[in-house]
Amino acid sequence: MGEYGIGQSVSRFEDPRLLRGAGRYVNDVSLSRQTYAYFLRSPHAHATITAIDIAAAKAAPGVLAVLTEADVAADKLGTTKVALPRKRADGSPLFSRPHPGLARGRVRFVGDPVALVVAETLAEAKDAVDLIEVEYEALPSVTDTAATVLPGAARVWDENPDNVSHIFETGNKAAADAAFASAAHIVKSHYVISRVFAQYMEPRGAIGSYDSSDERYTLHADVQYAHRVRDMLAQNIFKIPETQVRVIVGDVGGGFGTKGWQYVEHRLVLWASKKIGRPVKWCCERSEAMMSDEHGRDVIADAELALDADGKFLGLRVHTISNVGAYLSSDRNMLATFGSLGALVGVYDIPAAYAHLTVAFSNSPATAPYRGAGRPEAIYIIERLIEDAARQLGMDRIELRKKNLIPPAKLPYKTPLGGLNYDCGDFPAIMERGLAFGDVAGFAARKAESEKRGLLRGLGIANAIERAAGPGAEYAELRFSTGGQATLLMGTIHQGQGHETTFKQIAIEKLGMAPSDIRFVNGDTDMVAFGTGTNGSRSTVIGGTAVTMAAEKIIVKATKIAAHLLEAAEADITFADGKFSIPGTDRSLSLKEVARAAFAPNKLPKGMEPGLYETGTFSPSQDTYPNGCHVCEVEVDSETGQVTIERYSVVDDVGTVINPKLLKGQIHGGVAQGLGQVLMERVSYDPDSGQLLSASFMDYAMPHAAHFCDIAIESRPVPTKLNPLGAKGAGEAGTVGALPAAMLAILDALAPLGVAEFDMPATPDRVWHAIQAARPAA
Ligand code: MCN
Repeated sequence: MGEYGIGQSVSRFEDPRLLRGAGRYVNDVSLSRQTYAYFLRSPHAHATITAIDIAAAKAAPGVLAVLTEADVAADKLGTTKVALPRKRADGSPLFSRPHPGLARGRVRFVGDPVALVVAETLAEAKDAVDLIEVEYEALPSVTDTAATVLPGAARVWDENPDNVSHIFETGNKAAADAAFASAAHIVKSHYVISRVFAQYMEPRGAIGSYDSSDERYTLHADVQYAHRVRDMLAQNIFKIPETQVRVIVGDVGGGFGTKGWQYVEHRLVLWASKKIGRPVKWCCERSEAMMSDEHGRDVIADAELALDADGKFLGLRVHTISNVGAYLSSDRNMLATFGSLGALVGVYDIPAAYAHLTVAFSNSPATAPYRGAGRPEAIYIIERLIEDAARQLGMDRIELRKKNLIPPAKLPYKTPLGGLNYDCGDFPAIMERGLAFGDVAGFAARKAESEKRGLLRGLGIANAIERAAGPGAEYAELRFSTGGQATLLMGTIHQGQGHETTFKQIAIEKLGMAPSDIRFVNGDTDMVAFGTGTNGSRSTVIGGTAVTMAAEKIIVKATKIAAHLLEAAEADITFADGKFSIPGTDRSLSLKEVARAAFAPNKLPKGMEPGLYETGTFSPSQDTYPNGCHVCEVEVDSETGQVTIERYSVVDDVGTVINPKLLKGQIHGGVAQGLGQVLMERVSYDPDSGQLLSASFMDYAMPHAAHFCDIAIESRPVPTKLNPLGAKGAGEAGTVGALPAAMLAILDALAPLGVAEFDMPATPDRVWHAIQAARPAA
């Protein structure tokens, strides 16, 4: 595999540049004659706009434009659309309303954009925003998920009285009902998976530039999907050919699923640029991001598990309500809602299952995929339900899990919830190794030791599985230059995952080149022919396979050239470690030499087209299924409610590991995001006024390094046959297991005090109150 090939813990090629501060993020981009945009956003959760007076703002120093929904409508800017054919309970089509760009007559959440000011400087734009007079008539609002569907709840849309956009069902209800009818035990619970926000290091930004000479829009933005943003702008918003839009994505300081393709700011800066004839730059501020970006999760679930007398699972029924915020702009806002359903059975053999999803509106920003996009929610629900079952029925939680794991012999396994086909894996072996790696056997002694110090200790074990790298094409191109170096162009977009390193490793494995001979490019729709982008832990599997395909095509052509130059038959040429050779002789040519020759027509076989550039476009037949066993131990101080993560370990199966060091970083980061949600993070709204209570880091608690312990990670790969690399997706795996593992550890610690039900976040005051509430019962 060589020093830089697949399986090596290569240090990231991109890091020297990033660590020296030489990264190029949106805010680093400045265009000639650039102007600055600032948004006026709604201070109300729900209100009618009765009047807007922009006269004073327009006359303010430095102001170039003050734009409202009237301008959007006059210029007939389009909107995104929902395409999925979902239905409401009565069979009528789904109810959706895309965001119009700037609020139309009503504001529907705190932060809803109302007007856009463009000025010579940011300070002038901000000052002018303060001069816009808006008269609002406040309306009742609803933000709490459970409250959205209660009779009498405030209506987010007048024409949609029950706030339900649509419902979605999967599985076999009759079979599940029959399983419950025959069950010896039924365990029921209600779980709340709170609303959180990705909190990337780099808040979003967008610079729009319109070139009237070739009637082209160029957008610089930190998005996960350059080509999809381009296509959306061209097809939905401006209704022009995609060739008239260019999207450039530089370095991205975190995306986590939330830097999507439909944000209104992208279209508005381009539109404003055309109007004023100069580039328009908008960079979001932290508090603005918290109120206007898409949020994640926000699901409540009523779940029930049917078991026979021996503890074998017979059936699962789950009803969830997903809060999608005020606007449903596209299928993207729905991905996490139904994405949670398929994996509800986890790694367990449950013969009959049925899930019912209600998608509800509220006066809040849209929700959308956030690391895991529904899968952490699903595994949280099934693992908590199993734990509740073990506790209520007096069964051993480890034995109960083991008894119900899907055995390898049953793979491939189609889950009863439809659409999922676990192709490979060894769930019992992963769990067994997970228990040993987490030293579960030593837990009792550690618990006794904690107790000596007056602390409660809890153990959480969660088996995670997720669908990753689902169908959808991805693109790679290897473009050699006349000097024999190559440029690797990718349709995916890195946001911190280390794609340059990962994809170079795959190319190096195939082509045996030196890393310095490969230049990496992503994120420019004019340079890269096609791309779907980065989400759903798809880049390594799908993009990496596309690199493999392109490299194999390079070898095919280069072998022909090498044979011609070495005056040998093609069949006599072998290619290894970057060299074409004739075995048994000392005659060989490096790929670099062959690449140079490829551009010299006189050195090529007769009739061959000069040049050496090949593409690969891969579309997998189905998802991969990374899985793992997470073991977490916490200490809880019952006097203060303080929770400390004491031990955390993961044994994962992500198939072939391309880069063990980067993979560990991914699992580590994913676990940290899961722990953050369980311990402290939460977007919260005042239930009466709908005001955002967590609009800054003073109120939205982010975990620090000190909140974690070391996270031990071990890989036990079962390579998949679904792609030539044998790889499964990995970027979200850590989060999927962390949510349940951490919460189960906390509940285990609190169980002796009689706390049976508890929802995230486990902040000290909430834990303390749960302990106080349980005390009389205990
Ligand atoms: N990897 C590996 N072997 C595998 C699979 C992955 O070595 N079999 C390593 C590779 O180094 C690869 C990385 O893990 O570059 C992530 O690979 P992959 O699972 O393909 O995920 P993507 O590259 O498609 O990234 C998306 C995924 C998602 S969906 C979220 S959300 C997320 C995540 O990645 N957002 C991130 N990780 C993030 N990490 C950072 N720093 N920033 C984000 O915004």
